[in-house]
Amino acid sequence: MALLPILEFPDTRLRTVAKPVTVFDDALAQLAKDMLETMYAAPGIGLAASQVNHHIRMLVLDLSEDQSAPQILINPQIEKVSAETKTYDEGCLSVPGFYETVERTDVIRVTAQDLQGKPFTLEADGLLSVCIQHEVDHLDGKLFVDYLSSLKRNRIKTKLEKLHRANA
Ligand code: GNR
Ligand code: NI
Repeated sequence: MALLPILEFPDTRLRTVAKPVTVFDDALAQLAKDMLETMYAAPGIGLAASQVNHHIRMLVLDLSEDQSAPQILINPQIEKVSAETKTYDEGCLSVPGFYETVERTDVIRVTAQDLQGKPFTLEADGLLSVCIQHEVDHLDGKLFVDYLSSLKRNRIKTKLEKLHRANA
């Protein structure tokens, strides 16, 4: 088991488009375990492999209060079910300390594979839907700050760069 360092905005490695997973082996299962441990320790409700500098299409999440419902989604594909959108105050472990309102599709259907490569489908609304869309954005090199005005995004960028300099 290992805690993995989380990349932070504006690190350009977060802009990498992740590659599909083709090999479902023990190393993949170990990375999923380490990602869950890293997410719980942070603490967060989701984590994309991109955030720990592994540019493959895998994400983990757990919306339970007591770490009782870990989920692993590999090669996730999102289909919009509702045309309706909802807003949510989003945060991100790669943008620590900042929360902003983001508008996303309310209901989605997600097809993904498990650690054995077996496909499954789930329908999501509410926070689960927000979280999956936020994580799949990471796999596409996107961050929630991309939905904000450039003024807000640049303010966040400047503040985080200053913090990173102070911590260096
Ligand atoms: O822990 C997290 N909380 C959260 C809250 C609102 C919307 C999205 C999220 S995901 C975030 C963890 C994270 O950065 N995942 O990529
Ligand atoms: Ni995030």
